[in-house]
Amino acid sequence: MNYDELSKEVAYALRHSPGKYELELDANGWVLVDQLLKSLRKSDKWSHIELDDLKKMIEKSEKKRYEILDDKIRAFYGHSTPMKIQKKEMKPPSTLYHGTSRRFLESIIKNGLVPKTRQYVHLSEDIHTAILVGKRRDTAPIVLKINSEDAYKNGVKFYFAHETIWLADAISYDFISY
Ligand code: HQG
Repeated sequence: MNYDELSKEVAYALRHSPGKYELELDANGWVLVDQLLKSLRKSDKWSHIELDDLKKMIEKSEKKRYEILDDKIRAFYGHSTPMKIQKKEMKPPSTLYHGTSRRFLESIIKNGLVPKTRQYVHLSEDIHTAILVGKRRDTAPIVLKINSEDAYKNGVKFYFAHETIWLADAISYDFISY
């Protein structure tokens, strides 16, 4: 089984278009694993998929994108569905990082970091992750340093996603440097 491919399809179902899979995310993004499996099995590619395959997909991935708890599964971050997934608001580490393309810099300086098509701005605790995120769109990405301590003190809300990934609402460039 191609777990990368499976992960991409699951991302589509759990982050972006649950309706297309006849799924409805609850307020925290959970769906029943059985419903996801049933829906995936409708396509020839995943017609024999089992819970174990989802578990292996999570295990084998370098990034922890999904979580299975009891009979439910959810994506930790990345959502673009119209109904905002509720995340746990938390005090962030004093510094966070965001990797992005050189071509976005001018607009970010002017408008700050905004969630674009997703529900939240995505940030990481370490520079290495930020570089990897930025490299998805630019061979020589820039890494922005977020003064999250000041942003938090000034009312910007931060949410913990998982491991090194943090989420936030829009962040003004006053709290950003690079
Ligand atoms: C940019 C992947 C212009 C922002 C990754 C980013 C991450 C602006 C892009 C996760 C802007 C949005 C999220 C502004 C922000 N003007 N551009 N004012 N404000 N941007 O994909 O953070 O592998 O929605 O810099 O690894 O790149 O799928 O967000 O470049 O963890 O698990 O607008 O998705 O995770 O792009 O990536 P995205 P992201 P997975």
